[in-house]
Amino acid sequence: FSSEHYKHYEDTLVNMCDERARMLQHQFAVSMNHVHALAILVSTFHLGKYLSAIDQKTFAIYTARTVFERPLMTGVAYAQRVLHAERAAFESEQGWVIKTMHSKEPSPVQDEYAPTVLFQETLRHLASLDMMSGEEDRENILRARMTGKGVLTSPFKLLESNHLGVVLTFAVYNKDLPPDATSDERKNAAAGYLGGAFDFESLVQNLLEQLAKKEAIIVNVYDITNSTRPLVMYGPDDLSDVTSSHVSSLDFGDPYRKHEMRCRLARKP
Ligand code: WA2
Repeated sequence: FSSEHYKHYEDTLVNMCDERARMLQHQFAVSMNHVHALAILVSTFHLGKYLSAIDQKTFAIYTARTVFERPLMTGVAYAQRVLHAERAAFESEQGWVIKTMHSKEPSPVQDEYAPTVLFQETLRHLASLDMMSGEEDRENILRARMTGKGVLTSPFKLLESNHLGVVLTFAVYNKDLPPDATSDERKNAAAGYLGGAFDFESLVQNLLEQLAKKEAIIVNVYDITNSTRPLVMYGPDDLSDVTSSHVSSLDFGDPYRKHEMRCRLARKP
């Protein structure tokens, strides 16, 4: 092939990949901002008022009416922080017991729990489950309340859907914290956790497929936090044939995690 032909092939790949990466990153940022705003909504109208203005019905209606704000997410939910000393009173007030994520059986004794108390209808299966009983969710909760920032998990199979995705978590505090609050102050002030899941296997897939020329390009998204062990978040699970691929950078807004997009053309020039 002529070098001109090859140059054209390279340019096409670079443009297509960069466009997809920009689009995905933008929709991710939009969704993340809205979950942040929801965390503030819960803090203001659920915790900030002596009589909460948000019950399950209000939360379900509001989150359903604002789904367009979170195009890549399967749903959002709020898990309340419950210390073991508060458990019995909490359970009798709710009329149900705290259960674990995988067995759905009553939770064994823990120092503290994070049962889901408010949920978008699409995440009804999380109701009353202790979100600290899942390894990925638990790590997210601890890091979210320590940093006060939105945090992401590594890719894993989401509950119920079994789709590959990542969970986003924001801590909700029971008082205003200064930006320089210590991680101990943050831990003590944590009242709950607002979060949800990005479904890469179906929602991100839809987004990327909507773009034209879908047959021509193969897209992968990786979690490259551990650079020696990239984790596939999206796309075919083979790292072979990376010779002709283009890498576009991706920033999903959690500095603790690193991501990238890799694209190659299905049909070689
Ligand atoms: N949301 C949706 N699907 C999941 C999931 C999750 N976590 N975990 C496993 N599958 C309520 O951090 C608080 C959402 C977790 C928030």
